Amino acid sequence: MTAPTQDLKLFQPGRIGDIAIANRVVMAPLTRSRADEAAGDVPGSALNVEYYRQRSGAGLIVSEGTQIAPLGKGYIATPGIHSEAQVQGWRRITQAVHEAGSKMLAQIWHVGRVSHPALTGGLQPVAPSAVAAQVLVRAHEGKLPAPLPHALSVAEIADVVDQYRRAAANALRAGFDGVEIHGANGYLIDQFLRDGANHRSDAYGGTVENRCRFALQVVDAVAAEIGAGRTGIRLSPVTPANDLADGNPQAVFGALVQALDRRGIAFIHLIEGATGGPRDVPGFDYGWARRHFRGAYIANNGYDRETAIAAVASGRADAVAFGRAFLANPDLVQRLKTGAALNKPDPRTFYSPGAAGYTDYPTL
Ligand code: 8OZ
Repeated sequence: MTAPTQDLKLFQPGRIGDIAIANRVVMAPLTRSRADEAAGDVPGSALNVEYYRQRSGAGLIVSEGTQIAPLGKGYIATPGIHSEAQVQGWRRITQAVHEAGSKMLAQIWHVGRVSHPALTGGLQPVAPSAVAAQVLVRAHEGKLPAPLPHALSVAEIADVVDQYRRAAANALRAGFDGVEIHGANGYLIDQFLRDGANHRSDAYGGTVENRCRFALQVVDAVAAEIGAGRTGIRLSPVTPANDLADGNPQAVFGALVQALDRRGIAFIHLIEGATGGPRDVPGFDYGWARRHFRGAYIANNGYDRETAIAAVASGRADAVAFGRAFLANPDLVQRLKTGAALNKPDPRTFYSPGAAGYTDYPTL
């Protein structure tokens, strides 16, 4: 027998670092490919504003992945946060979310090798090592194999770290409450962390400590810019997404979680299992991560009403992030409170332009 709704911790206010939240239901980052590409990957259309405003019942919204530079882009019409027009566009969104009583983080993103010159203005994608991802990248020209990336030099790595720092500064100027660093799903930071893509023999590769170096330099640069209390990171220790794997996820992500704990950042956001797929993938102990990190633990992947309520009530997580459920249910928190049925997400409209499958899902 669960407690009356008003007593359930999932629906009670809390804090994530410096950020006060009205409840512990988080809207997970969701790529929707509806930025204005012709204008330079600019978000903030009336439709984009409406989409996020509709979902402001979440205690915290994490933006869709937002590239820190043109080379950080790997999908059609994803927004950026490196130009002034992008910052002004995001301002319209964060303002609407704040007026509706929620908080919002920018998810800052660099795709690394999961891209193609057709999406980067002709630039060759970059990665820790010159090892191609065996994935197809969707460009306007069609589905294209991810090419061999350029292995970043040490000087170029420093430039990318600085792009993350500038993106974080831009995020605060755009009115975000903080930043989630995208360290998951086989993109650039994850490519440094896991040995499937990192074959370096310098200070950024080989040992666990070396493979964590880039992630921690990004975290340190972002935290120095906007404060550790507004900085968090999303990780996916065992996901096979984007053709990435590691020989010993517990070793590398365990060391990383301990290093993040020492830095006092606001949160870690863990994709438990395969992104959008099975949770029971071996290789990492999420309870261990929760116990070894003193900031907030945001749990994600395949939660429903009962498992989310239980995770927060038991203290196994401070908050639970919902992706596809939020996509299809703008009033998800209300539905979780009442136990109402959920709309089903329609994959045909995940990345299509316009309102269909974006702002037209029904509310209760
Ligand atoms: C689905 C489609 C495009 C991008 C991720 C940013 O996997 C993504 C993404 C997911 O984190």
